[in-house]
Amino acid sequence: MADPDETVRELIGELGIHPKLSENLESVPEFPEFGGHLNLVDVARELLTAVGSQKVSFASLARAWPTKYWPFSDSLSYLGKDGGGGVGSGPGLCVGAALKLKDSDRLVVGVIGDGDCMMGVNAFWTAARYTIPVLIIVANNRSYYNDELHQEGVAIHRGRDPGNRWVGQTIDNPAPNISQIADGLGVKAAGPIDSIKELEAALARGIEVVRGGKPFLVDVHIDPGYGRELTESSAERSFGKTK
Ligand SMILES: Cc1ncc(C[n+]2csc(CCOP(=O)(O)OP(=O)(O)O)c2C)c(N)n1
Ligand SMILES: [Mg+2]
Repeated sequence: MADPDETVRELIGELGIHPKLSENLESVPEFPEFGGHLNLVDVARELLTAVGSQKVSFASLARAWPTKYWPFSDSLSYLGKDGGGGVGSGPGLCVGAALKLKDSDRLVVGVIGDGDCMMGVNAFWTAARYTIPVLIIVANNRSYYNDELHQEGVAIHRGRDPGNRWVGQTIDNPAPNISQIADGLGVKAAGPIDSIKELEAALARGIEVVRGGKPFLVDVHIDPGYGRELTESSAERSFGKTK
């Protein structure tokens, strides 16, 4: 049977439908250096450094993941999301994908939001029970941040105070200790991570554990606003929902 990756590449070339794919791989920008507040660019840079040459399959990616610095290079680089966008699907997707890829040469990594994580934590027990090697990284902005932006859009539309967009959306004071939750479900974990040094150490440890065949979770506290502004299109979507 023909190599599916090669066939898809040829098809794309013939149809001329996605010229960006090969361009992206040819001109990958350098990662910027750490700017003082942890964000997903730092997580991606440190993860790639720690992983080295092993191929990664991302089973899930949080919003604002900086694909431009680490583009997908083949059909297993990113497995896509759930399609329906259901919060809470992330942990189960990651564990399921890792089960399937267990004996492959891939390192399976899932980068999930804290809200997504909190609504699906029971999957971690499954990973522990069945010894499924997966690295879960929680992009923890202490919020259902996506919906803060929607609430901002609705507030602007209705002439209310957008400063209240956090109401019912932040998951803070107290911020759940997600590494303790994972640990309580049988998955070794590190966090909350607040510094680049801790991040480096936690990723190195996590990758070692996963390469040894077990799951590991890294809870990283990231800057909520990084790469996430209210755009015109998401504001329009918010208005649409309120009509
Ligand atoms: C079951 C369900 N409830 C609510 C939503 C609406 N929703 C979409 S994204 C999101 C926030 C998710 O929070 P988190 O996983 O922490 O991601 P963040 O936007 O903070 O990066 C919500 C509530 C949804 N998609 N599915
Ligand atoms: Mg969040």
